[in-house]
Amino acid sequence: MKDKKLDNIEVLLKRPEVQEATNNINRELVERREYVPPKCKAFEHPYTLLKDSDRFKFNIDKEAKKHLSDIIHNKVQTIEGLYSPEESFRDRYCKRRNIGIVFSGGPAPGGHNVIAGLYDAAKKANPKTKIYGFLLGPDGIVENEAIEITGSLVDAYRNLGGFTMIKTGRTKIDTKKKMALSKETCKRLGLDALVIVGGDDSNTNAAFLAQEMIGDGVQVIGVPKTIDGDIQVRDAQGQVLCAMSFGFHTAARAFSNAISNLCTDSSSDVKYWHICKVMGRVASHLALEVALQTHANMTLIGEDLCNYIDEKRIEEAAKENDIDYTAYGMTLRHLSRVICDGIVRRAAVGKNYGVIIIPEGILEFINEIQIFIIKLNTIIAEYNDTHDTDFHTDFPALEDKLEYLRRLARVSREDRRFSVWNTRDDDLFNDIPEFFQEGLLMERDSHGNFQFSQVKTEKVLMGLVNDYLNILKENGSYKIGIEKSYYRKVFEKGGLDPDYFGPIIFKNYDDAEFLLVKSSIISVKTLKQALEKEQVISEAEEIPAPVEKIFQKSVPKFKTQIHFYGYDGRGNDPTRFDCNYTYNLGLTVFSLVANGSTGQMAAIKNLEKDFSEWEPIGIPIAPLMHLEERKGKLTLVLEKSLVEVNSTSFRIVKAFREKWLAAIPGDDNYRRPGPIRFTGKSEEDRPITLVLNALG
Ligand code: FBP
Repeated sequence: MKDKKLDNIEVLLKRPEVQEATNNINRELVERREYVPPKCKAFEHPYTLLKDSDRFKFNIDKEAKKHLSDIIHNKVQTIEGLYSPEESFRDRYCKRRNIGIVFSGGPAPGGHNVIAGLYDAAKKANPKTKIYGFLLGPDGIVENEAIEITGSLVDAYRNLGGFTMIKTGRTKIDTKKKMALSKETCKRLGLDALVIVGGDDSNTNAAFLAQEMIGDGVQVIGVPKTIDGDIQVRDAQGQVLCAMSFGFHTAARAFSNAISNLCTDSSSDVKYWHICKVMGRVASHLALEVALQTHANMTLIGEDLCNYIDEKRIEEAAKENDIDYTAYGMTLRHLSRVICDGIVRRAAVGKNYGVIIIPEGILEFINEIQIFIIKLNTIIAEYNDTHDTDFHTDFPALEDKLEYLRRLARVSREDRRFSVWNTRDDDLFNDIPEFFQEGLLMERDSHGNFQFSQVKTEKVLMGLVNDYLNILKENGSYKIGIEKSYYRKVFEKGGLDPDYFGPIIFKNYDDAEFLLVKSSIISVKTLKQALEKEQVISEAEEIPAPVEKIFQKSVPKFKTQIHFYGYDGRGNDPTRFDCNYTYNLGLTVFSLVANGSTGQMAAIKNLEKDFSEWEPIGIPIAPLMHLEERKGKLTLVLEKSLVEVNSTSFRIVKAFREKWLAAIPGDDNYRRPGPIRFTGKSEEDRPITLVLNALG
């Protein structure tokens, strides 16, 4: 017998209203797919031409010159539109090609539009050209796992976030074997060009592949992707070539919307401090943009901390004819004190709530932690090299790893030449909480990077903040300020004279809008003692109810909610800025390929200006390389761009610090950026950081 309930649900599911309400395809999706990004001027022409520019110079690293000799002298290439080229040019430009494209590293909103731009331009030049998408990142190249990208596939993902179409991965093509397999794949597919959409490490990989495959006639082009915003290119004179990698704007806007909602929530129920860690493996660009978008109460900027100098400690040491080297650079403990200072000052004006932004990579800028990271990187890399195995497989549990470190410390006692891990390091390391030890010892990624996203940075920092706040509470300096008018109302209602009690209970009764209970009154017991001392009550009497009520309101509870903004923003659908940027990057890629470039990164100059001024260009990757420590060795990589403390955007955020902390009576100064708006006119057209930096 057929189940009646089942019958009902089947009927229900067939109803058009239910089908429409539960369809994957909603109106926003349709609008996004239909949106056609505008093209830079050069791309309004049927053909484009490259011109080498001598306006831009680079300081070339000796090692880069040695290892990337065929592409090291590449120049910046500008792109111009062309209507009717010579036949030979047209034949070359429009020849039938096979082009492979791969996403490498973390997803960044806009990647699909790079494919769309490339696809549209390539098919327009020659409908027989084939675009292959390598699956799951560089592994797809090594293992020849590719699909042919069709028009319907491109259409399904236009203006949509993620890298869902062909997925991504973090493999690095860094061994002879992987390189040989990659070359073999390119040969089998008959590739004319390979496009690598990735961050600093992936563009580094692109340069090495370009060098390696130049003899095979395979062009390699990079595309600057990463939400971290740390691919920003300038020449040696500081002329901006690429102001920002794609995906940054969307991730920052998505984080900002969520964090701004927390500002609203926290200033409504006034009981939580929201601790928001935001992505950015090393650089704090995302945190800086979120600060500008939301005006949250406190935003830590990693790059700012390493410049910190504790003048007081220096002066004190100078009095003793000494130099205090520890006064340079911020320690974790000192940073926790800075945070506490903000919390205590806000509490004093009745605001025991707020929002703090912590960049994911902040530990990179704390000396003591950075030293641990470098030492452990070296130890792990040396172990892997000497034993030809993997440190993490050989020592799976934390205790095994700690025992190995202890052994190293013992060796250092017996052999002074061995200094990478000594007894002092071991003692300091054993002092930190277990979860943090685990974090610092965690496996590095395939490029040798420390995986900050996996470390509970906020837990470490807020643990110290909590401890110090407890000390401040006990010594009576962390109190919630009581609004004077409220105090008067409670006392008058309770039949007590507020002006009589005021100077007995508060330390600033005469002149303040927010009253602070005296530091010596830290409990009901000490409150009673104070009242007895002033002979307000006798030992046998109870504390009057209004007095106790006001006291209880002055006792702070430090309650936090911890949030991590990263993967969510990375998967967001792109802003219009990122849609337009990435589509034009795709068009730029094709222009570079069609004009025979290799070892270049597609970029758009003047991103900080109005769209009408955007200029597509090719930037040579090899001259951007420098030596950096990776897996314990100096390695050639593309230089990451960090927040510059002299930049206009940072200086402005710094100037607004006090205002946004709002540790004075009155409202907070939160800004509401709202959600990303794809249609309509109210969405901003570029990141605030870019707007401000363009002024400087
Ligand atoms: P990319 O540099 O590859 O773009 O990735 C950046 C990032 O989003 C960082 O912000 C974050 O630290 C990291 O990826 C997280 O990596 P994973 O996806 O491996 O957890």
